[in-house]
Amino acid sequence: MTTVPHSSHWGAFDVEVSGDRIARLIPAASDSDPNPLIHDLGEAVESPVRVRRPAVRRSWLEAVRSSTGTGVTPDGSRNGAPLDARRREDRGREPFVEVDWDEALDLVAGELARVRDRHGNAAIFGGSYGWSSAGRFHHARTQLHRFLNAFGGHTSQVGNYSYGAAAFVLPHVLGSADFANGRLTSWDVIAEHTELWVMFGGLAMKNTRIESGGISDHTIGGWLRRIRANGCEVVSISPIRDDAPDVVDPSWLPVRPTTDTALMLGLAHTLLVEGLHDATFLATHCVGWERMADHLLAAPAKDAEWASAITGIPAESIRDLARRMARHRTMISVTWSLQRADHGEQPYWAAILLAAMLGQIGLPGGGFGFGYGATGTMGSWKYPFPAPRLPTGPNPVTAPIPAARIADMLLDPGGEYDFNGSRCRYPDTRVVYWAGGNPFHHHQDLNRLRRGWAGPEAIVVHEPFWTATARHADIVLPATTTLERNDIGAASGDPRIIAMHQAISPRHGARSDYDIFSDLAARLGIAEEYTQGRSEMEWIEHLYATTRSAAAEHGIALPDFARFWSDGGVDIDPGSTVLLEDFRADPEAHPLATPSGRIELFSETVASFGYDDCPGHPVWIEPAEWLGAAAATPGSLHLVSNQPGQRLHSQLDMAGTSRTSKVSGREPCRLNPADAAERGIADGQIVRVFNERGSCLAGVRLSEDISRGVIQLSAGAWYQSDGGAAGALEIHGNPNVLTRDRGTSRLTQGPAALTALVEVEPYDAEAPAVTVTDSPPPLVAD
Ligand SMILES: Nc1nc2c(c(=O)[nH]1)N[C@H]1C(S)=C(S)[C@@H](COP(=O)(O)OP(=O)(O)OC[C@H]3O[C@@H](n4cnc5c(=O)[nH]c(N)nc54)[C@H](O)[C@@H]3O)O[C@H]1N2
Ligand SMILES: Nc1nc2c(c(=O)[nH]1)N[C@H]1C(S)=C(S)[C@@H](COP(=O)(O)OP(=O)(O)OC[C@H]3O[C@@H](n4cnc5c(=O)[nH]c(N)nc54)[C@H](O)[C@@H]3O)O[C@H]1N2
Ligand SMILES: [Mo]
Repeated sequence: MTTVPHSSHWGAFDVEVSGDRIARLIPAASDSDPNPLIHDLGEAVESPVRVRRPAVRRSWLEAVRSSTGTGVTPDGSRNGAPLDARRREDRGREPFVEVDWDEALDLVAGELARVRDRHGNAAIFGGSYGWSSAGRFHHARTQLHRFLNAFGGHTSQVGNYSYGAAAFVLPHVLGSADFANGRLTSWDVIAEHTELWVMFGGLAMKNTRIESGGISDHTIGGWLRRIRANGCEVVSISPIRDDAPDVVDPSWLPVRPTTDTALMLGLAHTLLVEGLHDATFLATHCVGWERMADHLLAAPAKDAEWASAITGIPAESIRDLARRMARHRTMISVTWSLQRADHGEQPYWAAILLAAMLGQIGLPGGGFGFGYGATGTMGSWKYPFPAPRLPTGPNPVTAPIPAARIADMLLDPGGEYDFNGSRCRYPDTRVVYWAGGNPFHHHQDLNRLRRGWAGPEAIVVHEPFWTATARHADIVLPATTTLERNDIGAASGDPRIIAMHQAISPRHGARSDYDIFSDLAARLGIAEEYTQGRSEMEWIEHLYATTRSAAAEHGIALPDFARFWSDGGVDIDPGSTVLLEDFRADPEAHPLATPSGRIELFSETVASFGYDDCPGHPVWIEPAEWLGAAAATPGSLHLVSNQPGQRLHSQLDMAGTSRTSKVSGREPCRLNPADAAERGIADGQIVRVFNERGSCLAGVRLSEDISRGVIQLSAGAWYQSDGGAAGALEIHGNPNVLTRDRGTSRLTQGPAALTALVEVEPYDAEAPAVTVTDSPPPLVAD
């Protein structure tokens, strides 16, 4: 029996290994509140849905083999197969042929070379959005970017699905997107100073269980206990009661989904008309206050009654909350989920307005914060040097698409769109290359994505598992899981850099993404650029050395690599932050990176773009779908497809915790008992959830924690659909067959998964069995 340290998005742990098998995973000694999901990793590694050998979709392989002899020359001089023979619309419905590594790599190298030579590098889509695994060297998406950049570049993705709207509006308002990604007042300061915490979207504990890059200590539960012990009062504004943890004894204001902007404007109006706003702070630290005040007062006045009619929250509660916010040291937090909706910029901009009116920005425990608790280190102090990270090199193709516009790109080659003040054009995509992500989990309106997915000539996926994305590819290359290789794990808000020792040998025929790309690079003549002659361990040592010297520049001494590796990691002493303290103290000496150097309550830049869906200051604009819309038929429910507690996105859906959470074999959906009764739906029953975009089955859990008019169906159940046409039935409970695939606005083009109305009915027919998490697709021998 040997024991080695390792880490994952779910937490750090030690692995007991016996005879090349995982005997036990033990939470790291550093973790005060370990995540039980780590125990699913051992099961996942041995799962029957591991990709065992390189596999090629049958008709694609037949077409390529029958085109011009065998083999593909690395210089791409040979044309590809007759394209129609590849039956691109059959992706996801055909068996795969297992081939050996050499043939698979020849095919991939041949397609890349052919497409680059005929169509240019922009025709290769390598955005490959996705979480991959925690180790920073073997981070699959970063490896792919490094490889494709060395190959002359690729069309990439900017922004993300997490805070895609915030990432592009906050630079206009506050001067940096970092305000959405962990630039926050730290927990210790909140615990000591905050008297009232108004949480828009709550602070769901389920979301704090994970961290991209790994997490050595889950601290948020402990902080919340201290916050409560200090007498801080918590108000949670959310359609779901249990978004706010019981430990802080929250009061709950159920809000109609995606109407928070109206609530914020209603609170702002109350502050204004009751003279509770800080006119000095607004004059010295902000621009545009007068215009905002005019907007609040202009007909229709954005008063509490106006906000109440939109949000469903009583006007008296709105006025009372505004007064309490002005009386106390108040933290206004907004989850990322609020901006993952039509006009998702607005609740962020309006929250900044509200905080500016209270005048507590830059004071300990006051002001605003975006994304507290979205992941396990959000709100933790961040060390001042970059965490280890594999450099990708520059991408010579400089026209990325906004992350969530993938289906638009595939469906509309050459099409034009607006984005953040620019007029952009989609490339003509010939190859899609994905490593470390699952678009058939993460994208909205999957039936639409599937139509676009039939466009490219070749789709290559690296995966450890037969996810829906792998099943919809032409060439699938089996990747190792994190436990099968050495790595280095870190997130700059977590105080430990972790030595991730390989625990077991690669299962079946799997290889690391690095080894796969190294062999492809050799075939394509870019081995030196890609590998720089380093082995896995040499890279890990190199990344550590880079971090160590960056830390030294900040006076932080880290041990040498040998010591780091044998100790299993190194700890960094945490510090403390008050957000915008310097700016508050002296806005001239510490200006924001906005055009005015101040908080832009009105942005001339945004106004100059002339976008009707995002004018120059925060406004309430009716979303395309919401409960107050005329289009909402009486039976409609608002779909909240939030993050799943029992897994990370689609990862580990095939393992114990997620499997046991299923209801009648489907993803659980939660409904208010009164809404269920009106539809004749009982607890435990299978229902069909549907709208004009698609339909899926789900298993019902009734709960008073869900507001009337809302259905919660978390994202991440592995997609299993009987056809893929609009109207096709997805049988497992993947909400993304129902969500809407339109950008948040022309300014930010973020994903808007939370803008979706659905109907729900009992499903009385015999429900087909879910098989995607149990068995691979049909595989035929070569
Ligand atoms: N409706 C709805 N949809 C959403 C959201 C929502 O709130 N509602 N949230 C969105 C958000 S915020 C996000 S971030 C996305 C997440 O979407 P993704 O990040 O795409 O989801 P994951 O399931 O984490 O996909 C990671 C994939 O990488 C694979 N993988 C892991 N390790 C390795 C490796 O070493 N090599 C290779 N090659 N592959 C590996 C895993 O098996 C998994 O299939 O989903 C988005 N989608
Ligand atoms: N266990 C687990 N944790 C995760 C993830 C995971 O997959 N699993 N994913 C991680 C990732 S990539 C991300 S980006 C973060 C995402 O972090 P968030 O975006 O904050 O997470 P969500 O769970 O989508 O949303 C949080 C809550 O917001 C509420 N909400 C939804 N719409 C509205 C609204 O209109 N108004 C109000 N007031 N509330 C609303 C919902 O009730 C929901 O439960 O989570 C991370 N944490
Ligand atoms: Mo995310």
